[in-house]
Amino acid sequence: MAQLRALVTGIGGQDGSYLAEFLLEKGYEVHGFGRRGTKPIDDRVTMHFGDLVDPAALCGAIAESQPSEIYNLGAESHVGDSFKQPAYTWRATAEPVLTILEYVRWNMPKCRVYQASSSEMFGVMPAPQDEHTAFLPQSPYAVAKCAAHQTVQIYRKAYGVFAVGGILFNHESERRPNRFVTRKISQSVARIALGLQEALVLGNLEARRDWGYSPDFVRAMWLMLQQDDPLDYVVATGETHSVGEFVALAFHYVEEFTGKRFDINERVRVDASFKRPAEVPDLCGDASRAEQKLGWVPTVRFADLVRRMVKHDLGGSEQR
Ligand code: F7E
Repeated sequence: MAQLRALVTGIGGQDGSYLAEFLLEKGYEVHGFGRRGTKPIDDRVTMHFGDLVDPAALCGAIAESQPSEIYNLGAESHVGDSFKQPAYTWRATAEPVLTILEYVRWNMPKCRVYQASSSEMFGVMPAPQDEHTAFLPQSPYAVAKCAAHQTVQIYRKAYGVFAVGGILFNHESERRPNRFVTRKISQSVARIALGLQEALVLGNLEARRDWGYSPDFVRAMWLMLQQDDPLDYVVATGETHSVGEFVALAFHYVEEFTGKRFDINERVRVDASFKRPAEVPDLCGDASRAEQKLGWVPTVRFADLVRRMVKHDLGGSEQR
């Protein structure tokens, strides 16, 4: 049998790194698409340099790599930043999906496509959310993700392309950049414990999210492309917690690991500059379909995730 070949956009990000490792382990030849300077996690990854907003570069990467599976993980993925650069967010998040699907439909109709859809698409719809929940996006990022997701559905229906949207709820890890709240918290509490930082300054502490572990979630991506039929899936832990709860648990683990106790009221401040013009209040996914059809269940849940991230940032690595 010919070797399986995957092209991963956004290979330099958290999910791209875990997915590349996962696919290499499975025996895939892995190709990555990313801006020049992108360093893949493993030397065995063949890089194709280009920007997602450049359709010619993207088509070139697909043509060169001739993948049997494409994982489109690249995007302008910071929700807050998407308010500041909405046009770029649209171009980098919605348009590449159309480019990929058009290329695949005309040139390589057997190639399977995974699109990184997002729980942000649900916006202000009440929790729990599943594959039947309507979308009510609250940011330029979420609007672009909705367009991408619905484009996937159209290409599947109209042209029979094997394309799926994995509606992933928040997923974090020791590799998460600190512009996202979980890593900002775990790094800050560790720095406070080590005497390197005075306070943790955040925006909305009330927002609730369903936080899972990135390595679990990339496994679900792969499973979606191994099915007989293409279908969209919610991927989530089914637990929701507020940003404030994440902070409190992070300080709890700091105490457990270092013996140092901090007064949260003294160490945590709220600054309006970290708040968003429109917010998503409460996300909690129902991943029953993924469990039933893919046999997927998360192995790392909220408390374990917080513990791992804090431990890592205190210097005791537990990274996979
Ligand atoms: O914010 C609040 C913020 O930036 C989580 C992306 O991967 O998951 C992620 O999007 C919550 C929000 O992630 C700060 O307002 C408070 O309510 O970590 P985040 P996100 O916006 O949920 C989804 C599924 C994606 O698809 C996205 O690509 O935390 N929050 N204070 C803060 N957030 C940040 N970043 N920084 C703060 O200081």
